[in-house]
Amino acid sequence: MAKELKPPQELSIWEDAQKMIEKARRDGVETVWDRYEQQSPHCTFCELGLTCKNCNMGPCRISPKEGGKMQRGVCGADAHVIVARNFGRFVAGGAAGHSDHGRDLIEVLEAIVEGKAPGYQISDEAKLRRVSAELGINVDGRDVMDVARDLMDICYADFGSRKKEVGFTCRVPEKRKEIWRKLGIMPRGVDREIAEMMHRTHMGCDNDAPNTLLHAARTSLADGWAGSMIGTELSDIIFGTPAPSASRANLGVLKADHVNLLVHGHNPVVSEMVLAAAREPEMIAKAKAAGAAGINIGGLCCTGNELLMRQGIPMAGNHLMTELAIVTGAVDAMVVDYQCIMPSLVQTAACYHTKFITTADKAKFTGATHVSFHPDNAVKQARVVVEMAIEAYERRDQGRVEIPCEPVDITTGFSIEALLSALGGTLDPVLDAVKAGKIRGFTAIVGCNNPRIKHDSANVGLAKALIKKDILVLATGCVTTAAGKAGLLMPEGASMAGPGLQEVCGALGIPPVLHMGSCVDNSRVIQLCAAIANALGVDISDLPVWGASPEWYSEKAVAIGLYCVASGIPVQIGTPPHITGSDVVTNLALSGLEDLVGAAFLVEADPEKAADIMDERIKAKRKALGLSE
Ligand code: XCC
Ligand code: SF4
Repeated sequence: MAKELKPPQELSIWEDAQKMIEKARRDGVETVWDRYEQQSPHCTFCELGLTCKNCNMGPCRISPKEGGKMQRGVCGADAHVIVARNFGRFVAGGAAGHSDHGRDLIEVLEAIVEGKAPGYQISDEAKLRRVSAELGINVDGRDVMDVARDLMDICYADFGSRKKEVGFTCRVPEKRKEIWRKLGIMPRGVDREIAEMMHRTHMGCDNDAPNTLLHAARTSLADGWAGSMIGTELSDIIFGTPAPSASRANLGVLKADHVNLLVHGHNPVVSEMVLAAAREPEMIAKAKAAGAAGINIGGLCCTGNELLMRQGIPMAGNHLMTELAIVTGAVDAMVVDYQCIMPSLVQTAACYHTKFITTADKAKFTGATHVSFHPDNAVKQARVVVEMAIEAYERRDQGRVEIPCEPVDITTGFSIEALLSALGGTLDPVLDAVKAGKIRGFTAIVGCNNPRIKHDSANVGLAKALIKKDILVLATGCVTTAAGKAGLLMPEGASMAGPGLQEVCGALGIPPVLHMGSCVDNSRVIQLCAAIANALGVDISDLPVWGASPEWYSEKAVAIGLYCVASGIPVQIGTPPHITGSDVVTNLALSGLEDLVGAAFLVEADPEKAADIMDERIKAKRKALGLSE
């Protein structure tokens, strides 16, 4: 029997989402919430992490009851080994996603150097030279392409096996590196750590849960301090380093009289080219000839964040808004690259006139139109994509269009470089505010949505609870759109903050929540923490800082959480990963890591309670630094 449908007000805090869930039901379109209901209750063994399919003597499952019949898999692995192996592979999956994205940028840089990437260029030569010099490359008086070639070589080498320590660990405080060396978790090479994790979790290898978890930490550090950081830095070099700018967010950014083309996925390599094509006079003329007022490019998820940060395009929505965007009936084309793109979008698009276009040969969707993008053909292919959107516009049924609300204003573009320049070139004004207790600490709220949690309730709830306590919030990934829709990405949003943060925001003209970019851009967060720690002459774990991912869902989010913790930044999460079937693994995550790396995970779904616990630690860290609580 079909379960009763929940009222949309229980599924999302947003009006645009609620209205589109209602429209989806009227239009007979299935959404992520419907499928979540169909899948509930989830398998208990799997929820607890107690199933193993790593070999063909299995699959095996361990009874969660102590003394229960099945305490070991066929090979003899117990609950702890199985949970740790599953978790290790989960982290490896996330690290692979971010890092393969980073590698794609090295390939674009390589194509630029070889003159095989028309349309791409070195947009920020100063940053190219700065980053290259940091990595030990001689930059003085050398041609930009020679420097770029050396940088490319160093980045490729960071993926391999020959290094002892990946390049960007030059940014890490010495005390932290000593901890990593002592524990044997200094990241050597991205691919190496990921491959070693796959090896260790093969039957008959690493059968000591804590040992497996330490390698999970090493794998995540290779993501944070190499794969993701390379992704961020090369994106800035190629497409420009973000600077503060204004934009807008929610489904109201769609325009009834324009060709609406949404970019979805993660890598700016495709979406930047699509945006450039849509801005060509020839394309705009074609759109007008088709009866549209123009071409409107909007963003979803992280490729949206990339273009928002650098080009100021509006954000249509985050993870749980991707199907609902199509349900408006106003989206003519959705162009995707990879990651977080629900396979259901092919079916959602088929219910309307929307053209669903894939671009990455490693991320094809059955039923989609595939337009294969490579550095050498991207300009041409981007025009093909925009033309497809214009054609689809001509087929649009305006009678089925419903744009549910007006957009809200946001500000974006807070790269570390932009922050420094807003502060007059040094971190001192922020450090002074921290010392004076006006900013009591920092929290980076990152990551996703998950239908387990009322859409954006925890993302927004935690941000509001923290700024009230004078804790400055940094946002990346899908939290960005949530914060934006709540008015937290505008300087006026400071009225929701405590008196100290309000004063600082007023003086600097900044919002209480700063948008720092996409998920790979959490590398900006750890880099900033390292810079602050270095400036104060302490370790990262001494700082009054937190990471948080209240509504996380993806393997990548866990990789981020773990590299933050391993870097000394404690992390709040709203729901636990599938590890609770092992007390050894769970205790290590929640407290044991504190002794090893000076930070651990906090699982607390209630934003107010989480903020209180986080605040206690911030007080303790401030006290230890000799500051007022
Ligand atoms: Fe994906 Fe990056 Fe999560 Fe959003 S926040 S749902 S990982 S798009 Ni990264
Ligand atoms: Fe079962 Fe062991 Fe094979 Fe896993 S590795 S499926 S626990 S026999």
